[in-house]
Amino acid sequence: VWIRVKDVCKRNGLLILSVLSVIIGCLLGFFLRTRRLSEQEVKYFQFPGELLMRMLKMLILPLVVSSLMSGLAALDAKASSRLGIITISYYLWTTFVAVVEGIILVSIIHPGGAAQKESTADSGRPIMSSADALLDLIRNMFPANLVEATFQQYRTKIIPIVKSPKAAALAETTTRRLVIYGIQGDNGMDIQNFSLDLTPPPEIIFRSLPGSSDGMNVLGIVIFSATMGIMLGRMGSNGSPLVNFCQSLNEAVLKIVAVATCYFPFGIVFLIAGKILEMDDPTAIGKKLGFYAITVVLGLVLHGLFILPSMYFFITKKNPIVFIRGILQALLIALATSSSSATLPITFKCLLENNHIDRRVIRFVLPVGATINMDGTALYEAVAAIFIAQVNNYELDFGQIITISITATAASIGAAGIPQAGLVTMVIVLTSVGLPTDDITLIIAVDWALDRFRTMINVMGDALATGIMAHIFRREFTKKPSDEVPLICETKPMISI
Ligand code: DAS
Repeated sequence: VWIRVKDVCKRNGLLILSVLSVIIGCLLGFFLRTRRLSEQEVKYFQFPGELLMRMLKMLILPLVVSSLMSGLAALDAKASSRLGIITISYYLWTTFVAVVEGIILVSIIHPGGAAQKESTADSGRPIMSSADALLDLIRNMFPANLVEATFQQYRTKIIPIVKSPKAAALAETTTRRLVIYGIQGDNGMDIQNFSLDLTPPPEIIFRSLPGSSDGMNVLGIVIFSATMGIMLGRMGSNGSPLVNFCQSLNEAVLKIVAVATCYFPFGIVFLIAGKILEMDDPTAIGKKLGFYAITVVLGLVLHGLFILPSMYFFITKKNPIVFIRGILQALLIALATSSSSATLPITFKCLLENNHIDRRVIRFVLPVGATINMDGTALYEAVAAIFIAQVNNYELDFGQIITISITATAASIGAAGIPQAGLVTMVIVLTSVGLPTDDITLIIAVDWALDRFRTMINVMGDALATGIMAHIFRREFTKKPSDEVPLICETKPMISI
């Protein structure tokens, strides 16, 4: 028995340690909440978790660009266009299914009934029209400056500041239509000061909210890298030096990931505990949001444990449980970081080493999925929008339900893979059907927890899609390990994959 236990620990050591670190992080977080630490002590305590996030963020740009450029350059034009069309169609299909699932569940459970407002006062003018909001998403697809856009993705994070007394007081006096979000730079700018200094009008605040612009910026980078990859593939030997460089960069990033994983269990403990320390009083969630949270979690569990694995099984005829077991480490990192972009390097490593997916498929399908495929976010935004309608006793007609399903799909594509990005792009869904955007503050108390679960579903959806595409394209890719397969270029390849 001892030898068996040793063998299991050796093969799954990091995974077991990560599970233990999530449990220890939760216990430690709730214990330290009773010790009433000062704000400065909380910041020091959160430092090791912040280091983990920074390690992962640092790897995103090199991984996305090198994967896409080297991955697509290795495919011939026919294979890459077929792979692209089928992959994107599959992503849109699963996202739409998630939205429909969410709409059905929230209509059956009707969580808004328990939180109905006494007076459904006039919701006031939305921050911007839905047409303007959707144009905003498209505008952000073309970042003026690649480097600036990419690093902007993590320069700020969105912090709801309504919970701070000064900002809450301000929210009462400010016209109701304004959703107040503090944008806290990494320099730790004091949130209260920002909330009191609302000199830019709401539209400018909304436009600068990184959750939507970052998502589209990264989509712009994915499109740029994918296009470059296809062009390089067609350049034959002239393109090989750059493809060589991307191949080596890709390998190097994965080696760095292997080193960084030694730090994960330690970082996860402080990341989880640090988040629990700063969250609102859990009892404040109470009955009003209890049914809402149950509806969201039920939808995510149904999608993640039934819909997605069933699609994987029907297409590949393989056991989805074995596949999901191979990506458990990535799902844990998604739970700990609530960022599918930050989890990308781990997802890449799990698919390559545990699920033995062809590297060329991973290099295309995964970065595109991490950017545009967010089933968990789409389901969540549809549920939250209809929940807010129910709270306002606002009857949605069939046309508005269709509008919500379309804008929730579009908003999930525009959401960045950063914490609570889905909360921001939800403004687009609410404005599209005339719902009060400042009612987003009703669901903020549970968003930090629900965000972790929807991020797990986002990561699972991307990983399963990679397995499905590897199965569909298994004939295009020879059975030999992709490392030995030479580049498919017009001229004699100078490099092998
Ligand atoms: N946290 C986002 C992600 O990383 C999901 C969301 O905010 O909805 O996928």
